[in-house]
Amino acid sequence: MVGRRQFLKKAAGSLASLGGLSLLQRSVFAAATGAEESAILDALPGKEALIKKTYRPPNYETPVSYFDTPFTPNNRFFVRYHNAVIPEVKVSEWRLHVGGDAVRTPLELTLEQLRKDFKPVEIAALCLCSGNRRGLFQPHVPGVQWGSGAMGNARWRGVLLKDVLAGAGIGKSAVEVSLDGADSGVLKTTPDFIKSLPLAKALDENTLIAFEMNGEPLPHWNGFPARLVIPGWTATYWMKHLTAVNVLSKPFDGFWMKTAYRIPKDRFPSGQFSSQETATTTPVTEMVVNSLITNLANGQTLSADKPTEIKGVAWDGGNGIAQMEVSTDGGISWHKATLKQDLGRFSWRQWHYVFEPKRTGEYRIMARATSHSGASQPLEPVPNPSGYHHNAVQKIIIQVA
Ligand SMILES: Nc1nc2c(c(=O)[nH]1)N[C@H]1C(S)=C(S)[C@@H](COP(=O)(O)O)O[C@H]1N2
Ligand SMILES: [Mo]
Repeated sequence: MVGRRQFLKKAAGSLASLGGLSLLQRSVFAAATGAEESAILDALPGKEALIKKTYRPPNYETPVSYFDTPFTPNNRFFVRYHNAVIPEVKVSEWRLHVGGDAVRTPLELTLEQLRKDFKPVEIAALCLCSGNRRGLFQPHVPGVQWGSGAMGNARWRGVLLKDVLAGAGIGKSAVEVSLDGADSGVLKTTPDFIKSLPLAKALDENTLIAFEMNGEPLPHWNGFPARLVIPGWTATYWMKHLTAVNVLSKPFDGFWMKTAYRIPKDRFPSGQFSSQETATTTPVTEMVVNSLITNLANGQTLSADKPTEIKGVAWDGGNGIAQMEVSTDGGISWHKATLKQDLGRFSWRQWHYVFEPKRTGEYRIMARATSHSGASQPLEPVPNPSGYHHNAVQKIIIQVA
């Protein structure tokens, strides 16, 4: 555990090498205060310095101040792994296996075949860890203590999973499609990270096997050479270093479906994954409506002499953002923010609001998104044992002097 002072020293040290971006420092500080434990800037090979949560397996979040562009640059994109053995995949050796007990003709595809034999598609989509902001839950819940940076927005290019599955042929008994990647645990007893999708989601017109991100091949840490992209659903299903897709006639019962990534049915919308539901829990699926202020941090002082632009991003599971509101008086009054360009319903939406303080002193800044379905953010996060779907309205206290 690194105390705040020690952390600030470390962060300041890394920042010196970054050219001393003070806003970055503030946002790292904000993440640290939220996530309470070590928030140290550290660069994985090929990445810029990100906020290190754990090294083995690598879990690194993006400083919030980096969320100021429509798409998150690949070298600033967060990294999340469950297991520590992550091979550097060679394209010449890589194959995608399409099989399972409910497939007609098992296939083995090279990257070249994937690229050449199927229609290319590109989609803008937010990749968001189900546990983003887990570190902000009170009381504390176990798991990686993420701040607000376990997310990133990108343009994903690849081919539709449904086209690849059509090539293999889906049997009548199919209910789910499981996904496996090249990474594995250090010990034989560690459950391999395997996820499954309901057949309908696997066949969805937006579900893709992506091999490019923002016009470049996927970075190693984000799933080279190919990963699943399930726009609108949290990133736990976005299998990296994809090696196998199996069409199954029975619900997949591995640890990462049966035990992990579940939420109480009575507290969140359910019904999207009926083959995996129990009487009380359901797998976490669609993202909930949410937003983030990206250019302010707690304790910051703004100048009374000039207007300040408050900026941020907002998103949901695919309905799209209808309205963004900002309060500067702790939620007593709300003002409409301006939504920037619509990059597609699965992308986040940038917004901004011009704040013109009329007096000096303390201000309580809040931001609230409403989706086209009418859903809006709650004032407090919905408690759940694993700390998923934290979408409470953010509160940032600043000073005007
Ligand atoms: N192979 C593999 N894919 C994976 C994971 C993993 O541990 N191994 N984690 C998933 C989870 S929970 C998240 S949040 C995203 C993170 O994607 P990123 O590391 O590209 O940011 O990857 C998903 N795909
Ligand atoms: Mo995740």
